Amino acid sequence: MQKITEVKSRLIYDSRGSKTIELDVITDNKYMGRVSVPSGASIGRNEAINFPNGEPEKCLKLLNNNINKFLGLDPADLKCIHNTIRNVDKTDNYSNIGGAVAFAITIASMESASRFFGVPLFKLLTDESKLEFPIPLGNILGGGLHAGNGTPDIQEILVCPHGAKSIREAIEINFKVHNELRNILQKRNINFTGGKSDEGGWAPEIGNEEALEASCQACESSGYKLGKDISLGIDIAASTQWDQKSEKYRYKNNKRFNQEEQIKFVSDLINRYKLTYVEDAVHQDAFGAMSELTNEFPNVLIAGDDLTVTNTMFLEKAINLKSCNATILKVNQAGSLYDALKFAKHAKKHNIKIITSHRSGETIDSQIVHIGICTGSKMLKIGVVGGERISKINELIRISEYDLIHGMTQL
Ligand code: 2PG
Ligand code: MG
Repeated sequence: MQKITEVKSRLIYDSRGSKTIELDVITDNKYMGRVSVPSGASIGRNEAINFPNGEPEKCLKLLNNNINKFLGLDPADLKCIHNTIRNVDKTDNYSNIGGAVAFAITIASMESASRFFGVPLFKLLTDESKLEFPIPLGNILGGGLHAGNGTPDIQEILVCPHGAKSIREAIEINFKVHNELRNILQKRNINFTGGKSDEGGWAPEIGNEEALEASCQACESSGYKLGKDISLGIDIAASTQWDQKSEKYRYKNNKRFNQEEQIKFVSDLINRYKLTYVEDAVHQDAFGAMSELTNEFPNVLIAGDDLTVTNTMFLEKAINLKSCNATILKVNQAGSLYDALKFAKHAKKHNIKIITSHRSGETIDSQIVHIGICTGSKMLKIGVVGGERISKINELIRISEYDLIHGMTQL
């Protein structure tokens, strides 16, 4: 058995220039797993607390005060690492030590173990031999909390290259449509500067429907047929528009929608733009409204993100109420990798499709690609361009060299 001999951590910065942590787990003095932690802008109320009180320094202090508890442990024993962090924290949502520490120490331990065994991380995390590639979803246009004033309320418009025959083709389709969309936006508005959202999608001053129309146009003028080769998806991140006091969704054009009007708004978008993927169509507590959409659109992936927060308890509620047929998986919403893998198992058992996702504030780490593959995710939300996004896309290319993977998954 190998042993953890050292755990080192430090403050570094993410793609928004915000402080985050990086943690090294070193085993038998030579095998190192290094992980840094992403963070969200549109954060679900029930997510694990990444940094309690927004203070990463305190998380590191608490970790360092408890470091001896991790020394001597087997890094490949994920459950043991998880239990050890749980014993230090003792809250449900990691509000003492921070979900970021749980995230980093569990993934870094497994990464160091994968180096020791000489196998890629995804292989160490699953016994499944028939693995498929998730479809990489490309964020081509951003709004909401990921972009500035005047951009759409819809947080993300995503390309889903479901007709691609290989991972490389899928990635290249995403690049092509992303590029073409810039040309289209520039033609529509000569003042468009090429500004981007946090995740690298274009951030034009434009309304929701105009943004979707431009995106459809970009798909078609790139030579693809909507619905056949590719399709569009959206993340509305509707909790960011929901105003609890008035019980209305507030839009930038001064429109106000009640729950029923919001469902109609989303249904119209699905029909008009042939969407195959819709994430957080309604706010995070609206399990009933989500069921209406799931029932109405059985062939569209109706996904929970802030609704399910990578938490088995909320997923169970969504399953019982038939609120979604798909769910986002973000390890740092759950806290530890062990929590997230348990969530994925539960989703799979109930035929809820998994979309493993990055955060809007990212680092150049790429372990989520391995996590997306080992969990049998249908799709991977990892962006299109930008260093912290391309690092994940390039890892996907590297993994495509393994013959264990059998083609692309089908929607
Ligand atoms: C989302 C994510 C990632 P954030 O809402 O799905 O795209 O955004 O990390 O800001 O929560
Ligand atoms: Mg989301």
